[in-house]
Amino acid sequence: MAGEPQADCLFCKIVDGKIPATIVRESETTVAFRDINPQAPTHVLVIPKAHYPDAASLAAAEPAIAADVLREAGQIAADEGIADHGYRIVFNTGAGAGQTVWHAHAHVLGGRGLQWPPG
Ligand code: IU
Repeated sequence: MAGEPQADCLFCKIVDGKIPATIVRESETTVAFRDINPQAPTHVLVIPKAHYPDAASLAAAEPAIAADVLREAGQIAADEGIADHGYRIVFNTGAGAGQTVWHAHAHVLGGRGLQWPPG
């Protein structure tokens, strides 16, 4: 069923505490943790606790939770001290865009200069 935990999903296991992660924030609907392969001095992932395969399907099914993800991302940027210099919230969507984990997640990246367009 949509939103239910998936047994083979790594991020569902992080939500359940079955796989360790460095958690920086948690809300009723979201968890945020440091990326294991950081691409910037601050690189945090914000995920919904509910399982949706990507950001678009999350927003279509649970727009309030999608908003929670974005609000958490903004709060993390403020807490990490990267908001004043600019930061990026990225939802890689689809393998061609670099998505490798099929549980919706926002990358919060900052603490260095960020180029545009991205690669
Ligand atoms: P992507 O947008 O699906 O490529 O992002 C997945 C991210 O999840 C990627 O940056 C990985 O480094 C990160 N990650 C993680 O933080 N912990 C893990 O155990 C695994 C991936 I697997």
